Amino acid sequence: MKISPYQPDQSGMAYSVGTTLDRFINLKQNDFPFASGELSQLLRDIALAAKIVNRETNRAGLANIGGAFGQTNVQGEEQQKLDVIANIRFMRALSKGGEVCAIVSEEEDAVIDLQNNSGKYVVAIDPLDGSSNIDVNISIGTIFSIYRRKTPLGQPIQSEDIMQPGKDQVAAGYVLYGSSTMLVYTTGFGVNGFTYENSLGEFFLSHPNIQAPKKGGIYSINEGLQNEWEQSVKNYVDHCKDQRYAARYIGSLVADFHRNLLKGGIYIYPATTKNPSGKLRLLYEANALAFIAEQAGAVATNGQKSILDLSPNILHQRTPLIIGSERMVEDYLKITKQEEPSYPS
Ligand code: AFP
Repeated sequence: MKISPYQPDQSGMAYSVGTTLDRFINLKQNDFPFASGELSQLLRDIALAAKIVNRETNRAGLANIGGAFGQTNVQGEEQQKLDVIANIRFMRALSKGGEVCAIVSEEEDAVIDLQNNSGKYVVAIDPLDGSSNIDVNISIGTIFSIYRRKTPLGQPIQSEDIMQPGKDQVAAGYVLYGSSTMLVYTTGFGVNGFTYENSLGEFFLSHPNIQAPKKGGIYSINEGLQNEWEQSVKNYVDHCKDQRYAARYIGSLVADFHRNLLKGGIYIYPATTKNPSGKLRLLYEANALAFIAEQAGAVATNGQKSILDLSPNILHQRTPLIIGSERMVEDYLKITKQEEPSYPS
Protein backbone atom coordinates (compact mmCIF):
# COMPACT_ATOMS: atom_id res chain seq x y z
CA MET A 1 0.00 0.00 0.00
CA LYS A 2 1.30 3.41 -0.92
CA ILE A 3 1.08 6.02 1.87
CA SER A 4 1.81 9.66 1.14
CA PRO A 5 2.19 12.31 3.87
CA TYR A 6 -0.34 15.17 3.95
CA GLN A 7 1.16 18.33 2.44
CA PRO A 8 -0.28 21.29 4.31
CA ASP A 9 -1.12 24.50 2.46
CA GLN A 10 2.09 26.55 2.43
CA SER A 11 0.44 29.88 1.61
CA GLY A 12 1.07 31.65 4.89
CA MET A 13 -0.23 28.68 6.90
CA ALA A 14 -2.10 30.01 9.92
CA TYR A 15 -3.64 33.09 8.35
CA SER A 16 -4.13 31.86 4.81
CA VAL A 17 -7.18 32.81 2.78
CA GLY A 18 -10.06 30.55 3.73
CA THR A 19 -9.28 30.48 7.46
CA THR A 20 -12.53 30.81 9.39
CA LEU A 21 -13.04 33.91 11.51
CA ASP A 22 -13.27 31.81 14.68
CA ARG A 23 -10.00 30.09 13.98
CA PHE A 24 -8.32 33.36 13.02
CA ILE A 25 -9.43 34.98 16.28
CA ASN A 26 -8.10 31.99 18.26
CA LEU A 27 -4.78 32.03 16.43
CA LYS A 28 -4.39 35.77 16.96
CA GLN A 29 -5.15 35.37 20.64
CA ASN A 30 -2.27 32.89 20.93
CA ASP A 31 0.08 35.74 19.93
CA PHE A 32 -0.65 37.26 23.35
CA PRO A 33 0.34 34.80 26.08
CA PHE A 34 -1.55 36.68 28.83
CA ALA A 35 -4.72 37.35 26.85
CA SER A 36 -7.81 36.36 28.81
CA GLY A 37 -9.86 35.59 25.72
CA GLU A 38 -12.50 38.21 26.54
CA LEU A 39 -11.79 40.40 23.53
CA SER A 40 -11.83 37.29 21.34
CA GLN A 41 -15.22 36.32 22.73
CA LEU A 42 -16.51 39.84 22.21
CA LEU A 43 -15.45 39.75 18.55
CA ARG A 44 -17.21 36.40 18.16
CA ASP A 45 -20.37 37.86 19.74
CA ILE A 46 -20.29 40.74 17.26
CA ALA A 47 -19.81 38.32 14.37
CA LEU A 48 -22.81 36.29 15.52
CA ALA A 49 -25.03 39.38 15.72
CA ALA A 50 -23.77 40.38 12.26
CA LYS A 51 -24.87 37.00 10.87
CA ILE A 52 -28.35 37.55 12.31
CA VAL A 53 -28.58 41.09 10.94
CA ASN A 54 -27.34 39.76 7.60
CA ARG A 55 -30.22 37.27 7.60
CA GLU A 56 -32.75 40.00 8.44
CA THR A 57 -31.29 42.29 5.78
CA ASN A 58 -31.56 39.59 3.13
CA ARG A 59 -35.17 38.96 4.06
CA ALA A 60 -36.09 42.64 4.24
CA GLY A 61 -37.91 42.73 0.91
CA LEU A 62 -39.93 39.59 1.67
CA ALA A 63 -40.72 39.93 5.32
CA ASN A 64 -42.06 43.49 5.41
CA ILE A 65 -39.21 44.71 7.58
CA GLY A 66 -38.03 47.38 5.18
CA GLY A 67 -39.36 50.89 5.59
CA ALA A 68 -39.83 53.31 8.42
CA PHE A 69 -40.54 52.28 11.98
CA GLY A 70 -42.56 55.41 12.72
CA GLN A 71 -40.21 57.00 15.25
CA THR A 72 -37.11 59.17 15.11
CA ASN A 73 -33.84 58.38 16.88
CA VAL A 74 -31.80 60.72 19.06
CA GLN A 75 -30.30 62.30 15.92
CA GLY A 76 -33.79 63.28 14.75
CA GLU A 77 -33.48 60.77 11.89
CA GLU A 78 -36.37 58.54 11.00
CA GLN A 79 -35.69 55.04 12.34
CA GLN A 80 -36.08 52.24 9.84
CA LYS A 81 -37.48 48.92 11.06
CA LEU A 82 -34.15 47.26 10.42
CA ASP A 83 -32.39 49.97 12.47
CA VAL A 84 -34.45 48.89 15.43
CA ILE A 85 -33.98 45.17 14.77
CA ALA A 86 -30.21 45.55 14.32
CA ASN A 87 -29.96 47.59 17.51
CA ILE A 88 -31.79 44.89 19.48
CA ARG A 89 -29.61 42.12 18.00
CA PHE A 90 -26.34 43.85 18.79
CA MET A 91 -27.51 44.92 22.27
CA ARG A 92 -28.40 41.31 23.08
CA ALA A 93 -25.13 39.94 21.71
CA LEU A 94 -23.06 42.51 23.58
CA SER A 95 -24.89 42.16 26.87
CA LYS A 96 -24.97 38.35 27.08
CA GLY A 97 -21.25 37.56 27.02
CA GLY A 98 -20.19 39.44 30.17
CA GLU A 99 -17.19 41.15 28.55
CA VAL A 100 -18.91 44.53 28.09
CA CYS A 101 -19.84 47.06 30.82
CA ALA A 102 -21.39 49.79 28.65
CA ILE A 103 -22.66 50.42 25.15
CA VAL A 104 -23.02 53.61 23.15
CA SER A 105 -25.37 53.18 20.21
CA GLU A 106 -26.50 55.53 17.49
CA GLU A 107 -30.02 54.41 18.24
CA GLU A 108 -29.92 55.12 21.99
CA ASP A 109 -30.11 58.54 23.57
CA ALA A 110 -27.96 57.69 26.61
CA VAL A 111 -25.11 55.33 27.40
CA ILE A 112 -26.45 51.86 28.16
CA ASP A 113 -24.93 50.81 31.47
CA LEU A 114 -25.12 47.02 31.48
CA GLN A 115 -24.65 47.04 35.28
CA ASN A 116 -21.85 44.57 34.72
CA ASN A 117 -18.99 46.11 36.63
CA SER A 118 -16.73 43.18 35.90
CA GLY A 119 -17.00 43.88 32.17
CA LYS A 120 -13.68 45.11 30.81
CA TYR A 121 -14.89 46.67 27.57
CA VAL A 122 -16.98 49.56 26.30
CA VAL A 123 -18.49 49.27 22.82
CA ALA A 124 -19.63 52.15 20.61
CA ILE A 125 -21.77 50.99 17.70
CA ASP A 126 -23.82 52.16 14.77
CA PRO A 127 -25.89 48.99 14.37
CA LEU A 128 -27.14 49.82 10.87
CA ASP A 129 -25.53 52.67 9.00
CA GLY A 130 -26.99 53.93 5.74
CA SER A 131 -30.36 52.46 6.62
CA SER A 132 -32.23 54.88 4.39
CA ASN A 133 -30.80 52.71 1.59
CA ILE A 134 -32.48 49.47 2.74
CA ASP A 135 -35.68 49.91 0.78
CA VAL A 136 -33.79 50.33 -2.48
CA ASN A 137 -31.53 47.31 -2.01
CA ILE A 138 -28.29 49.24 -1.61
CA SER A 139 -25.40 48.22 0.65
CA ILE A 140 -25.61 49.10 4.33
CA GLY A 141 -23.29 48.45 7.25
CA THR A 142 -22.56 48.10 10.94
CA ILE A 143 -19.66 50.02 12.51
CA PHE A 144 -18.15 49.27 15.92
CA SER A 145 -15.38 50.49 18.23
CA ILE A 146 -14.12 48.65 21.31
CA TYR A 147 -12.39 50.40 24.22
CA ARG A 148 -10.96 49.04 27.44
CA ARG A 149 -12.63 50.78 30.40
CA LYS A 150 -10.37 53.25 32.23
CA THR A 151 -11.75 52.87 35.74
CA PRO A 152 -10.93 49.76 37.78
CA LEU A 153 -13.05 46.65 37.38
CA GLY A 154 -15.73 46.18 39.99
CA GLN A 155 -16.74 49.86 40.12
CA PRO A 156 -19.63 51.61 38.39
CA ILE A 157 -18.72 53.01 34.99
CA GLN A 158 -17.74 56.68 34.72
CA SER A 159 -17.80 59.12 31.83
CA GLU A 160 -14.02 58.69 31.34
CA ASP A 161 -14.73 55.06 30.40
CA ILE A 162 -17.00 56.24 27.61
CA MET A 163 -15.52 59.50 26.33
CA GLN A 164 -12.22 58.12 25.11
CA PRO A 165 -10.26 59.40 22.12
CA GLY A 166 -10.13 57.12 19.10
CA LYS A 167 -6.43 56.42 19.62
CA ASP A 168 -7.40 54.38 22.71
CA GLN A 169 -9.49 51.87 20.74
CA VAL A 170 -8.38 48.28 21.24
CA ALA A 171 -10.35 47.04 18.26
CA ALA A 172 -12.67 48.37 15.60
CA GLY A 173 -14.47 47.03 12.62
CA TYR A 174 -17.37 47.14 10.25
CA VAL A 175 -19.73 44.76 8.59
CA LEU A 176 -20.74 45.51 5.02
CA TYR A 177 -24.02 43.95 3.91
CA GLY A 178 -23.36 44.24 0.20
CA SER A 179 -23.18 42.01 -2.85
CA SER A 180 -21.55 39.74 -0.30
CA THR A 181 -21.40 40.32 3.43
CA MET A 182 -18.00 41.14 4.83
CA LEU A 183 -16.60 41.73 8.29
CA VAL A 184 -13.44 43.83 8.36
CA TYR A 185 -11.65 44.47 11.64
CA THR A 186 -8.43 45.43 13.34
CA THR A 187 -7.04 44.95 16.82
CA GLY A 188 -4.18 47.32 16.05
CA PHE A 189 -2.05 44.78 14.17
CA GLY A 190 -3.20 45.24 10.60
CA VAL A 191 -6.61 44.94 8.99
CA ASN A 192 -8.22 41.72 7.85
CA GLY A 193 -11.43 41.15 5.91
CA PHE A 194 -13.69 38.10 6.09
CA THR A 195 -16.41 37.19 3.61
CA TYR A 196 -19.58 35.46 4.78
CA GLU A 197 -20.46 32.14 3.18
CA ASN A 198 -24.23 31.91 3.55
CA SER A 199 -24.59 28.20 3.01
CA LEU A 200 -21.96 27.39 5.66
CA GLY A 201 -22.88 30.20 8.04
CA GLU A 202 -19.23 31.18 8.44
CA PHE A 203 -17.00 34.17 7.81
CA PHE A 204 -13.82 33.18 5.94
CA LEU A 205 -10.62 35.20 5.61
CA SER A 206 -10.77 36.67 2.10
CA HIS A 207 -8.77 39.92 2.40
CA PRO A 208 -5.70 39.32 4.60
CA ASN A 209 -3.62 42.29 5.70
CA ILE A 210 -5.48 44.97 3.74
CA GLN A 211 -3.23 47.81 2.52
CA ALA A 212 -4.87 50.96 1.22
CA PRO A 213 -3.33 52.33 -2.00
CA LYS A 214 -1.30 55.46 -1.24
CA LYS A 215 -3.12 57.28 -4.04
CA GLY A 216 -6.34 56.50 -5.86
CA GLY A 217 -8.65 57.86 -8.50
CA ILE A 218 -11.97 58.19 -6.64
CA TYR A 219 -13.49 61.06 -4.66
CA SER A 220 -16.67 60.59 -2.63
CA ILE A 221 -18.69 63.55 -1.39
CA ASN A 222 -22.34 64.55 -1.50
CA GLU A 223 -22.04 67.20 -4.22
CA GLY A 224 -25.67 68.17 -3.80
CA LEU A 225 -24.53 70.08 -0.72
CA GLN A 226 -21.92 72.11 -2.61
CA ASN A 227 -23.64 75.44 -1.87
CA GLU A 228 -23.19 74.69 1.83
CA TRP A 229 -19.44 74.00 1.74
CA GLU A 230 -16.60 76.30 2.59
CA GLN A 231 -14.79 77.69 -0.47
CA SER A 232 -11.74 75.58 0.41
CA VAL A 233 -13.71 72.33 0.01
CA LYS A 234 -14.98 73.53 -3.37
CA ASN A 235 -11.37 74.18 -4.38
CA TYR A 236 -10.40 70.62 -3.49
CA VAL A 237 -13.31 69.16 -5.42
CA ASP A 238 -12.30 71.29 -8.43
CA HIS A 239 -8.83 69.76 -8.06
CA CYS A 240 -10.40 66.26 -8.14
CA LYS A 241 -12.15 67.18 -11.38
CA ASP A 242 -8.92 68.62 -12.83
CA GLN A 243 -7.30 65.29 -12.01
CA ARG A 244 -10.22 63.46 -13.69
CA TYR A 245 -10.91 61.43 -10.55
CA ALA A 246 -14.13 59.42 -10.67
CA ALA A 247 -16.98 60.69 -8.48
CA ARG A 248 -18.49 57.78 -6.52
CA TYR A 249 -20.94 58.32 -3.66
CA ILE A 250 -23.34 55.68 -2.39
CA GLY A 251 -24.57 57.48 0.74
CA SER A 252 -23.73 54.46 2.91
CA LEU A 253 -20.57 55.37 4.76
CA VAL A 254 -19.36 51.79 5.20
CA ALA A 255 -19.79 51.01 1.51
CA ASP A 256 -18.14 54.24 0.37
CA PHE A 257 -15.28 53.74 2.82
CA HIS A 258 -14.76 50.07 1.93
CA ARG A 259 -14.59 50.76 -1.81
CA ASN A 260 -12.07 53.55 -1.34
CA LEU A 261 -10.00 51.49 1.12
CA LEU A 262 -9.58 48.70 -1.42
CA LYS A 263 -9.38 50.73 -4.62
CA GLY A 264 -7.81 53.96 -3.39
CA GLY A 265 -9.79 57.14 -2.95
CA ILE A 266 -10.91 59.88 -0.60
CA TYR A 267 -14.20 60.21 1.27
CA ILE A 268 -15.20 63.68 2.44
CA TYR A 269 -18.09 64.69 4.68
CA PRO A 270 -17.20 68.30 5.45
CA ALA A 271 -18.79 70.91 7.67
CA THR A 272 -21.84 72.42 5.96
CA THR A 273 -24.07 75.35 6.85
CA LYS A 274 -26.71 72.88 8.06
CA ASN A 275 -24.19 70.75 9.98
CA PRO A 276 -21.32 73.10 10.93
CA SER A 277 -19.63 70.27 12.85
CA GLY A 278 -20.12 67.78 10.04
CA LYS A 279 -22.78 65.08 9.97
CA LEU A 280 -20.98 61.90 10.95
CA ARG A 281 -20.65 60.77 14.54
CA LEU A 282 -17.24 60.65 16.16
CA LEU A 283 -17.75 57.84 18.66
CA TYR A 284 -19.34 55.17 16.52
CA GLU A 285 -18.60 56.14 12.91
CA ALA A 286 -15.46 58.23 12.43
CA ASN A 287 -13.26 56.69 15.15
CA ALA A 288 -13.67 53.10 14.02
CA LEU A 289 -13.06 53.89 10.37
CA ALA A 290 -10.09 56.12 11.25
CA PHE A 291 -8.48 53.30 13.25
CA ILE A 292 -9.00 50.85 10.40
CA ALA A 293 -7.77 53.39 7.84
CA GLU A 294 -4.56 54.08 9.76
CA GLN A 295 -3.92 50.38 10.29
CA ALA A 296 -4.22 49.92 6.53
CA GLY A 297 -1.86 52.83 5.76
CA ALA A 298 -4.58 55.40 4.99
CA VAL A 299 -5.33 58.66 6.84
CA ALA A 300 -8.31 60.24 8.63
CA THR A 301 -8.66 63.88 9.69
CA ASN A 302 -11.34 66.42 10.52
CA GLY A 303 -9.40 68.95 8.42
CA GLN A 304 -7.44 70.23 11.42
CA LYS A 305 -6.45 67.20 13.48
CA SER A 306 -6.20 63.48 13.18
CA ILE A 307 -9.60 61.92 13.99
CA LEU A 308 -7.91 59.55 16.45
CA ASP A 309 -6.64 62.52 18.52
CA LEU A 310 -10.05 64.11 19.02
CA SER A 311 -11.44 63.97 22.56
CA PRO A 312 -15.21 63.61 22.58
CA ASN A 313 -17.16 66.09 24.71
CA ILE A 314 -20.65 64.79 24.06
CA LEU A 315 -21.96 61.32 23.34
CA HIS A 316 -23.37 61.86 19.89
CA GLN A 317 -20.69 64.34 18.84
CA ARG A 318 -20.37 64.98 15.13
CA THR A 319 -17.23 65.63 13.18
CA PRO A 320 -16.18 66.50 9.66
CA LEU A 321 -14.51 63.42 8.17
CA ILE A 322 -11.89 63.33 5.46
CA ILE A 323 -10.59 59.80 5.12
CA GLY A 324 -8.75 57.79 2.54
CA SER A 325 -5.55 57.32 0.59
CA GLU A 326 -2.62 59.08 2.20
CA ARG A 327 -1.55 61.29 -0.71
CA MET A 328 -5.12 62.34 -1.50
CA VAL A 329 -5.78 63.42 2.09
CA GLU A 330 -2.44 65.28 2.06
CA ASP A 331 -3.54 67.12 -1.10
CA TYR A 332 -6.88 67.91 0.54
CA LEU A 333 -5.13 69.44 3.54
CA LYS A 334 -2.71 71.42 1.37
CA ILE A 335 -5.47 72.84 -0.81
CA THR A 336 -7.96 73.59 1.96
CA LYS A 337 -5.40 75.26 4.23
CA GLN A 338 -4.72 77.89 1.58
CA GLU A 339 -8.17 79.34 2.30
CA GLU A 340 -9.61 81.06 5.36
CA PRO A 341 -12.76 79.19 6.45
CA SER A 342 -15.75 81.15 5.18
CA TYR A 343 -19.25 79.84 4.60
CA PRO A 344 -21.14 81.28 1.63
CA SER A 345 -23.88 83.61 2.85
P1 AFP B 1 -28.52 56.91 7.63
O1 AFP B 1 -28.12 55.74 8.50
O2 AFP B 1 -29.52 57.80 8.28
O3 AFP B 1 -28.93 56.51 6.26
O4 AFP B 1 -27.22 57.85 7.52
C1 AFP B 1 -26.20 57.50 6.67
C2 AFP B 1 -24.98 58.35 6.88
O5 AFP B 1 -24.71 58.57 8.21
C3 AFP B 1 -23.76 57.72 6.22
O6 AFP B 1 -23.82 56.37 6.04
C4 AFP B 1 -23.65 58.40 4.88
O7 AFP B 1 -22.39 58.43 4.33
C5 AFP B 1 -24.18 59.75 5.17
O8 AFP B 1 -25.12 59.60 6.24
C6 AFP B 1 -24.85 60.30 3.98
O9 AFP B 1 -25.34 61.56 4.27
P2 AFP B 1 -25.90 62.49 3.13
O10 AFP B 1 -27.20 61.88 2.72
O11 AFP B 1 -26.05 63.82 3.80
O12 AFP B 1 -24.88 62.52 2.04
